[in-house]
Amino acid sequence: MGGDDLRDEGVYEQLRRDQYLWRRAREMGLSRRRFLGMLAAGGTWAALGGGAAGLRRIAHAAPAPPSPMHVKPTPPELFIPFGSNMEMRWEQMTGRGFLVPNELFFIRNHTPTPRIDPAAWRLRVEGSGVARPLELTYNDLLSLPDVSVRRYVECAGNGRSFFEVQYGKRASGTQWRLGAVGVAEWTGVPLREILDRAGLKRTAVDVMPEGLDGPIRVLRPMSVAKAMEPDTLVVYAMNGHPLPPDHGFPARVLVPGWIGIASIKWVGRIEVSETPLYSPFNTESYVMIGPSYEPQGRALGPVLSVQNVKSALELPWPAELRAGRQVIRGRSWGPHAITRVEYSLDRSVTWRAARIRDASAPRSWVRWEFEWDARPGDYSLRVRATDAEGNTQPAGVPFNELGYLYNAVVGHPVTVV
Ligand SMILES: Nc1nc2c(c(=O)[nH]1)N[C@H]1C(S)=C(S)[C@@H](COP(=O)(O)O)O[C@H]1N2
Ligand SMILES: [Mo]
Repeated sequence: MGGDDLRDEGVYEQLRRDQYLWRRAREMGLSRRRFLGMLAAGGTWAALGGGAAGLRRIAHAAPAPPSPMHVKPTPPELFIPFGSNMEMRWEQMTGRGFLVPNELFFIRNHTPTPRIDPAAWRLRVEGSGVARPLELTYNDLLSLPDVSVRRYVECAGNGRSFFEVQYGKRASGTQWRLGAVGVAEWTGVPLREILDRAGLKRTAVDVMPEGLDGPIRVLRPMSVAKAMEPDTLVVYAMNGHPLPPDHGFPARVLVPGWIGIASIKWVGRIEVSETPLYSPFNTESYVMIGPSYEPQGRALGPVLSVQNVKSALELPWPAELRAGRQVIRGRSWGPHAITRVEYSLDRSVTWRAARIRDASAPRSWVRWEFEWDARPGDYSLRVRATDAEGNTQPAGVPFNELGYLYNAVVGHPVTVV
């Protein structure tokens, strides 16, 4: 590969990716020859069994106009556009595998996607909470011990539009339905490996990753306890591919079970502190503001961290179905394992159990299904999930101005013809 021009970003990324896949292949005991043969045959991650189960190429009806906000195509068949944010269309998950393909994963950007040169990128770990501040290059990061986990990322505002449905009053922010969530297989280095190398002090309390997306500085602290959990990672691959630019290339933080803003993309710096840290993202936004909430210290309201239980149907909104026997599918997710999923065809009068199709795991989702002999008419299909801690989706949730954590049962409009 000596003739490749590494200043060309495409060549560089491809090379990095091949090296990365080769490393995985070697770990699985494949010979280099066999590995190169697989690459030549067009097989990459799927052939290595690396978690691409169920991925298939998405056929685009028409080439999408390039968005100045994003790098990947965001055609209207796949996404509901909200400026710099893109909501996944849930009907696109019908019959798919466990993971959301990178092409279909929702995007939540406070700024247009920045393009970062991995050769110039550095991750600095510094602050009063570490004894040996350090700086990692992209290669350093890739050579540290890695793990792969299947976890969801979900925006704190997912479901926000239903505040208006419930209260007739709009919460401010992107009017998502339920598509600001996705499960991927994330590969990266446990943050605790990095903090240990930086000489984490016993007196450290907060860890704050910061993004490289100017002009807005996007940064938000988490507790040292959360930072040290084995699945809190600095991630460089998503579903077996280098992290796409829109999802944080070259590296992002993954904070499973917490609201999406904790999972800082394009991370360039991690501050570790012996005193509590604050940013606009844990004082002014991503806090609960409203009649049922009081300010807390410097924050305008209770500070959000852990997500809650939610469900969505893999159907268009609204959906039109043919009368007759059919299988209705969807998914439920939350910070704890989902143990029960029920559905109601009669506006919450009677509930029946849906069939859960996956082994439940915390900070992930399960697919489920039920059979329906649908008669013509208008319906509001409802689903509610319960987790291992006994949390169930409620009938309604108190209003908050910024529209976070709406997890009440939602009526999905369906017309059967
Ligand atoms: N640097 C940076 N990190 C960020 C954001 C951002 O705008 N800048 N958005 C956050 C929010 S609000 C969410 S919900 C998730 C979305 O991740 P995704 O775009 O990969 O789906 O990224 C988080 N990390
Ligand atoms: Mo978010």
